[in-house]
Amino acid sequence: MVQLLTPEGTRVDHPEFSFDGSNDEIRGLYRDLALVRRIDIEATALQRHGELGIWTPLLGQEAAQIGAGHALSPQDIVFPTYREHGVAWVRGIDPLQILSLFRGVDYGSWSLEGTGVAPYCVVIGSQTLHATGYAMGVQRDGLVGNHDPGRDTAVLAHLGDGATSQGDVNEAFVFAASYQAPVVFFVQNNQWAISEPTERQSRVPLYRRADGFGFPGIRVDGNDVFAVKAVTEQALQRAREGGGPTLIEAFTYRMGAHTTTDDPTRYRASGEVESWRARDPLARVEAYLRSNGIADDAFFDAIAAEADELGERVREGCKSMPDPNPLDHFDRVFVETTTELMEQRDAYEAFLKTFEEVA
Ligand SMILES: Cc1ncc(C[n+]2csc(CCOP(=O)(O)OP(=O)(O)O)c2C)c(N)n1
Repeated sequence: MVQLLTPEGTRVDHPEFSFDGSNDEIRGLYRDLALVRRIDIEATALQRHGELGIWTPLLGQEAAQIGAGHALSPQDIVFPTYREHGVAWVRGIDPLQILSLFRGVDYGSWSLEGTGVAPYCVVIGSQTLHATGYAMGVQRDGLVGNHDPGRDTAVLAHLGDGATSQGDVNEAFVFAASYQAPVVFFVQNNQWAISEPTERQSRVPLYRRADGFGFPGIRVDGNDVFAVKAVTEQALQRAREGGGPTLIEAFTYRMGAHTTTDDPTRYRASGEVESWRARDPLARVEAYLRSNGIADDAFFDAIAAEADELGERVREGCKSMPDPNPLDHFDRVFVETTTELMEQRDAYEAFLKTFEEVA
């Protein structure tokens, strides 16, 4: 497993990978880690207050996402799951645009054009097919292997450990390998697919599955933002140069619930959660910054104040959004609706009315 920064905040060498970021860049990475953690905490609380229908926490996975986000070149394209709030943040998507989705008042308010981020995808693994298809298009547009750093393009496909068991994902792997498509499959192995542990899904470490498809696989410490950035940068560069796909397994842990509808205490032991708490992705960067005199209390206080401000903006912004109308969803299925769908709509409307009577 590639690691460049230990949980204690000490840098370690690796024969193949290095992180050469300036002190400014490292402070910037810490800022992003801290701010996305804050967005996540606020969104989880907003769901508990009834302001969001559901939320998918990223707690514990900040380094995997901020590291991957910072490895991208501006022209690269991202295909996220439903948990990539950190990558979206790096790409400049306003957190309120994400929250509006989870409130049910929006169907994806950012455009791929301008952000380079495709819509969130809840259908497990399906985005790996979209990403592979997009990468094949990029290839056909001649945007690969020109040795032009401002133009050559790679595609980053996010997925979870559970998604690797999905047929769609295996088909995406076959096509990506056959066509040497410029796509990097970035698996956040957060150890759990809801209540299903990774070891029940795979007899081999996930990164080794790439062998069978004929492209390289690599495992990186997903809680080490330096290592994630270095490994992802190299894989994306390889893709842009025409070297084909790579599978990255970012070994991390989902510290929170799968979604706010889940209770993880029913299927995992508290000792496991505690052992991962000691590998917190933010704590190690903070320890590194402090012990090397790169950041002091004033820096961390300023980040905390910025997080407070952002938290307030997220809370107020979310509360001022309109209430969702669940019946709207029926209007967005077909351009010309069907009798069957209208019957379902009417039945649902009647069902919703039963709550009004109870109230
Ligand atoms: C095709 C499909 N099957 C089942 C589901 C229900 N489902 C939602 S999340 C999930 C588990 C996904 O686990 P993993 O890929 O490890 O990602 P994580 O949520 O842990 O990030 C499942 C089975 C779904 N959304 N789509």
